[in-house]
Amino acid sequence: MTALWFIVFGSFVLSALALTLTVRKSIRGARQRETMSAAPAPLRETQRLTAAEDALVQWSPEMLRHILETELPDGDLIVVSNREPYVHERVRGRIQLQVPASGLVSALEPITRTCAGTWIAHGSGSADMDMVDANDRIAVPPSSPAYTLRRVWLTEEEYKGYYSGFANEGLWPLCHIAFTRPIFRAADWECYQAVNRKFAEVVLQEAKTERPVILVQDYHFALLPRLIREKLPEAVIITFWHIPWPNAEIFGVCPWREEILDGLLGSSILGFHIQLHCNNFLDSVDRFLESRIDREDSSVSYGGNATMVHPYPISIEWPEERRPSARGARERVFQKFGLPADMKLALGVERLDYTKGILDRFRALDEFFQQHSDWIGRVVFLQVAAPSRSTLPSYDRLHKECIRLVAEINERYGRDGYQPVILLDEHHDQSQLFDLYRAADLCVVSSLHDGMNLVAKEFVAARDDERGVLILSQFAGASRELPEALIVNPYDADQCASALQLALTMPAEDQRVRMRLMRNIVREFNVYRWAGRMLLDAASTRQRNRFRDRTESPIA
Ligand code: GDG
Repeated sequence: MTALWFIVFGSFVLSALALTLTVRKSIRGARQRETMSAAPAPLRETQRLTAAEDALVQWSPEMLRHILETELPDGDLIVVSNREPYVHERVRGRIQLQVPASGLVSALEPITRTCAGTWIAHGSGSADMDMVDANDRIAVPPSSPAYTLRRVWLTEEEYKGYYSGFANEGLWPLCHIAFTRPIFRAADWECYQAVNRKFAEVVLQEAKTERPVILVQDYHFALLPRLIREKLPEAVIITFWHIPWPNAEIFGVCPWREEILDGLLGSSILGFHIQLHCNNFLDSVDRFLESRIDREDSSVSYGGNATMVHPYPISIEWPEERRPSARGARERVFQKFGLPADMKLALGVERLDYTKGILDRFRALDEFFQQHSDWIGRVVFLQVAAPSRSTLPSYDRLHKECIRLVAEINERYGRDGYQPVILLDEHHDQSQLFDLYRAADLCVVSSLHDGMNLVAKEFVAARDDERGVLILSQFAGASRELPEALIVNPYDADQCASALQLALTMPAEDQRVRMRLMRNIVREFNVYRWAGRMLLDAASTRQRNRFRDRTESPIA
């Protein structure tokens, strides 16, 4: 037994040493190669990369492909989300292609494209069925196919219970502190379970190997990791929760809290945007499940399965260089909305959602005009509010309240030829949004609570002229990475009004310094890093499990 122990332990130490050397060598290699070519260096980690090492890695599509090929060689990539990246809608007898307004889609599309994976999602478009093949698949993007979209069909009843009901009336308000009460109905929960089972079956159909790498997205699929794990024990399951996780006391009000935790703990990796949400999750597990929690490692052992719970701040794909100039965008936008050249333009872009603090920013604008009446007639607030979840009463109420408040402000401060707030409550395409970002003098992100918020990062990335000011809520995850924004409490209208004043009068040099710092962060910590770090952690978990299997089985 002792000899056996020595052999096992010795081989473990040697392998661990070899891996560590490989990491150092690859990092050194990366450093040398960085100056010579853009080719990615081999990369492997036994521990999480240190900040300094991380800074040496250039996170690109090539790097991501490379990680998949070398670190998870037999893992075909499968993404599962509720929202599909491309929707086919029948509009006036013609089929139109739409990219939905969703942070999740914005982040995952470039990853799936890069890895030529399969994306499984609910086929929600009125013409979706007409566009798929016999296996419900379609190659996308339609203009230059790079990966497979597998559409899943849901009945109206399933959709209502699982998506509108349990996910959006239950989990969404539960996880966001926005003072909207969650609604939990047993019938919705039944649908949620059934739809999670349906998606699990589709994952099994689409998996080409016993060990696929499956990226499960968001609060629509809390039960899916466990369901997949039961059928594919070797799969690498990376679950990312795009919204905040509440503290244990709040989470405890969910009648099916144990089932949700159990489901998520089928994952190999469970990711949140920030450490606070990881801590809240671990506290919830601690309170409601019998498990072993390793706080140092931020992992949970439960039912024979280990799950790492780590923060992975999501980001965006850095836009291509040499787009048309910011000045051109400003001219186009000003012309479209009939604004005089010396007008200041404030911008908001979001889905029409009560967590985004849209009403609060209008109240702040009202306060601002009251305090600084000299700005009346000299600034316009343009708000894009893409329709979202409009069948739900809370969203319908918000829409109506938005329209009412905008009318009130326009009535109070508007005059001939001057409308202080322009509300665009319709879907825009990405190039239109990009123009708006570049045309604006300032962008307001006043979320009451937000996992990350990609609009803040998109605005910064769009500003290659190093101009423009970002006003950012302290309750958005993005505020952790972008402290050079004007950080505000959206509940404090007076403070937000001061931020508007500061932004509108900020000297160009101050704008440049702040914008440059923020742009450096977003460029470096891009969406490829977000995915790459999760894949690397998944690879090292898989390796550790192999060692664990080898060391545990002979002794047991
Ligand atoms: C969740 C979390 C987290 C907006 N209007 C249109 C449109 N958009 C795009 C924006 C942006 C995305 O939608 C919104 O992203 P956010 O991050 O702000 O918000 P959520 O949708 O709530 O996303 C959030 C995110 O997941 C990622 O993890 O950051 O905290 O709540 O990309 O540009 N896009 C199009 N038309 C529009 O009219 N095409």
